[in-house]
Amino acid sequence: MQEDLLSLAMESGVLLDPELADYLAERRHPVDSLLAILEAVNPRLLVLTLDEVQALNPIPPTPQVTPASAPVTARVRKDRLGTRREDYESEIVVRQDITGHSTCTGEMRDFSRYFNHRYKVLSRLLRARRELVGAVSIDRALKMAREVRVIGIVQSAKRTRTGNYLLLIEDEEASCQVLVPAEGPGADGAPVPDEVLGIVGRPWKDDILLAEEIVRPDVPPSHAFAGADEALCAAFVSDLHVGSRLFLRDRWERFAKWLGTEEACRIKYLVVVGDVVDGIGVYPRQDEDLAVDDVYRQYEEVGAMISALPEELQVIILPGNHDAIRPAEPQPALPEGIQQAFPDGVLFVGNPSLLRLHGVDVLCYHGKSMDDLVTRIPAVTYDRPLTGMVEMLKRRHLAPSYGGKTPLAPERTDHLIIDALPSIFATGHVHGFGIGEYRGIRLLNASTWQGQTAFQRMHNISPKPGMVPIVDLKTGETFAQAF
Ligand code: D5M
Ligand code: FE
Ligand code: ZN
Repeated sequence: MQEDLLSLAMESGVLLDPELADYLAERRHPVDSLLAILEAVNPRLLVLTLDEVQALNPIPPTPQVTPASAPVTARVRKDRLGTRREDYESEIVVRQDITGHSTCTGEMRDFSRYFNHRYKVLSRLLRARRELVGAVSIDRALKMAREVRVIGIVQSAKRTRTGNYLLLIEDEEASCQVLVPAEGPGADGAPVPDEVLGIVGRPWKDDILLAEEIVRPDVPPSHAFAGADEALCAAFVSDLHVGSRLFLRDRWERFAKWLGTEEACRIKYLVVVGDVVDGIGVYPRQDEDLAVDDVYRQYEEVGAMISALPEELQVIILPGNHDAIRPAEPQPALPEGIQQAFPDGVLFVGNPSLLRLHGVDVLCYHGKSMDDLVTRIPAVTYDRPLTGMVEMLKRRHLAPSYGGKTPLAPERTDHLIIDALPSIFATGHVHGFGIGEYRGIRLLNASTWQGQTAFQRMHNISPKPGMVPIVDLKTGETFAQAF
């Protein structure tokens, strides 16, 4: 029940605090209660807590509404006008992709240039925020005696014993410490190293700012879904891990067969969001888990699987951390030698990539940085991957922290900044599943086709395999099919 409530709230662009989900689940009409609450609360709220709901006092009476149909059971209905994939050529513009543009040599000056670029772009986005009008340099701010606004990149972020955050932030000239109280707007998503944020606060002692508010670049509340003219759909899969003993071949075959049915005839694009194969030597003693221990043969198997799909289906493949390409992000597309294992017509792009599919902007990112977000932001968990995606959007960055589990290459420009906003944002990697929306952007996590590994069992990660999110590119309607 809690899961249903969480995804229902997510559909309305609100994250439910687990405590509130538990509370609602015990009510007589949990779904109706939630719908009533969603009607009653401030629509700009991102995270809804039990305290806020109790402050609504009394909880609004349950109106007679039909609960929203659970998205996971929805179907790709046939379009009234009979739109079919074979009647349309694919229309793809690769708007952003590192492939063929990598400049990085990994020298020290590469790093300073990289972070300068990150600071420049994100501070430009922050300057556009109403809360940061009149922002001054850190140097000037420390000399002022009134409320100040500054923009800085987080050098370090520590949680103090009292739950407050102590940051060291830096701009182009100076740095200072910032104390962010545990209560208040600053508590909305923990600050993480290397993110660029705005602080509204006042100087306190010589070199400390006391923050009243953290301002993130975020997504404007008005961001609208810009749809395609035709009622074509895009389906997303991820983490096939072909070559692993745990690859779920039967379920993939069911999916492949379904793609050829009338029900799926509007699906024009199939985007594979990384971890196409299990690879070799990706983690210690991986050989014990492999059914195919040659990486080229693993790709040949995937190539054969893709060949069996309907010919008019446009397949797009990006790599993940198990694929045969450099692990540092942004990752270029799979190399030529591997592309040969696939049928003609497959499009190979890098990770991340911003693609325009039939006029709709789709940001695809495998999602490796989720491993860092779960350790740094208490609200982000592996079983609710959309929470991590929302944190990326708030920070307008796919991998805010450098030097954790996500290797980043110091390219001339920071390709992981979310500058242009997409209409659809897709990730994989966590082997979970989720569909939802944040401020008009459709969010989806594309599941997996691998069963639970011993490593995941040890870390209490329960995969949700065989779930396929599908987005109607015309309307933005998002649903999922289970296989
Ligand atoms: O990652 C699949 C899932 O397993 C994903 O949820 C992360 C988790 N995982 C994998 N390796 C690690 C390490 N080393 N630390 C923490 N979590 C991990 P995949 O990329 O498919 O192996
Ligand atoms: Fe994976
Ligand atoms: Zn992965």
